[in-house]
Amino acid sequence: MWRDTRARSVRAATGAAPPRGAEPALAARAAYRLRGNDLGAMTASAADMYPHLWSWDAAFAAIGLAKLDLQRAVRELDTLLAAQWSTGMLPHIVFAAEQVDYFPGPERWGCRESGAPAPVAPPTSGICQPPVHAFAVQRVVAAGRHPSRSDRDLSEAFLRRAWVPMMAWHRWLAEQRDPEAEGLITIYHSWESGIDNCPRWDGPYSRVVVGDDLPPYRRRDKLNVTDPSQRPTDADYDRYIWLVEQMRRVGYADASVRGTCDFAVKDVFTSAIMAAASEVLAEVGEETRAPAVDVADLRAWAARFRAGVVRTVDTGTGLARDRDLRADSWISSETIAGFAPLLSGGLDPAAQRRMLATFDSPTWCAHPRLVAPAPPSTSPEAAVFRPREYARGPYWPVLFWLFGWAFERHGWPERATQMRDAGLWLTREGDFAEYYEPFTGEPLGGTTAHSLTAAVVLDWLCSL
Ligand code: 2M8
Repeated sequence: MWRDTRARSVRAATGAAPPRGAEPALAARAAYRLRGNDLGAMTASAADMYPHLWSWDAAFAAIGLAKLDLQRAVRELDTLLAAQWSTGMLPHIVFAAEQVDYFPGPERWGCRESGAPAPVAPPTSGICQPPVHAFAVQRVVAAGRHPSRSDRDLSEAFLRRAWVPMMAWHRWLAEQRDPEAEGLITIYHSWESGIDNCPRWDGPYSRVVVGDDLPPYRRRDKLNVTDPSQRPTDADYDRYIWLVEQMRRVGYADASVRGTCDFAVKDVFTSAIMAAASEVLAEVGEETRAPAVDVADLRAWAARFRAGVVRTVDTGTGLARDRDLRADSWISSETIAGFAPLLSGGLDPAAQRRMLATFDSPTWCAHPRLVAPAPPSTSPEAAVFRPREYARGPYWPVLFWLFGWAFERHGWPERATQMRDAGLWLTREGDFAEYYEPFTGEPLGGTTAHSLTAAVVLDWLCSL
């Protein structure tokens, strides 16, 4: 099933992850990468390209670091939580103290200047990212169960200060991003999905009309890539920055953003993460004797979002869909988001069998040209599939991690191993790219020092 087409490959294709003997070396390289991106109180997503803290990257960094250095993992989460808005939102970027060149930087977001409920310091962006943080909190709690007294103390003290902010974060998502109580999170920018230029956003973006008063800007993200077609297009970027402008002009106030932003989509993948993360946080709360009302709220949100995700499933394709609120229409796409219910559960047995059969089919993981039996960001059979373009086709190891995590939880260890082995195979030479060409395994994007990927590799390779 595995094919090895990389010229620089160091081993023959064997149909498996790197040999056991090579794993410690890969783990060491992943750890080295995370350390290399360490800015002190935060891990840059990639020192050369994303030189600040990104919200879901920080959670994954903490998941990886929890295996290495619990104190540092906790510090990562503390830094993000310290940047929480008074509304409860965890911002998608927390800017580093050093004035490193990144666009859009703090001035362009202009959160405090626009009257947003953002902290006085540090500067942040004005949107959010998927709520994977509960998974990291659970890892910190798990580490605290170990015999080391200092880890136990660290873990307990962390949870005492993190519980209230974590509840506020989930409550904000439930109340401000799903005021309709549909069990689906609304996003107002595709950056909020973490999967920025996924084809499922094409329809909503086609209706975003960039104002002729969009202040000029210069992209920085393309400076790192030799082939700019691996990044979103300039037309995409104009829309991304226009949405920032729209939100800035209303001071990032939740109700105003709801009413004015050109882009408003019920994101089924983020909703599935919300369901799973709320369930996990409820378990953490139960184990650590958090207030019963909090645990009850978390259970209720888990149930609401799980059901919301299941309701999006198209009986025709058997896959989940997003919903474009501005066009009042479903977004059917042949993207990885169609499998969102596999993260959150709740499908009836027949629907689940059908979804897994699609996942395993030649349209997806068993496509004959794929180098590994794992899901690319978009089906290779889709008309919009582009194997080298960011989220329009490449493999994203972080997405393998999410499915592997869910498969393990559902009691499907072989499937979890399949995701892990695919991720380890792609990264076996110690390149931690953001995404990979799915027919060759070539690392793509502007960096091979990406914290997201290094963190999930570390997690795969080190058991607590
Ligand atoms: C990418 O997103 C940023 C915008 O937030 C970008 O493309 O410039 C995505 O991979 C996102 O998932 C990730 O969190 C971020 C930082 O690694 O980079």
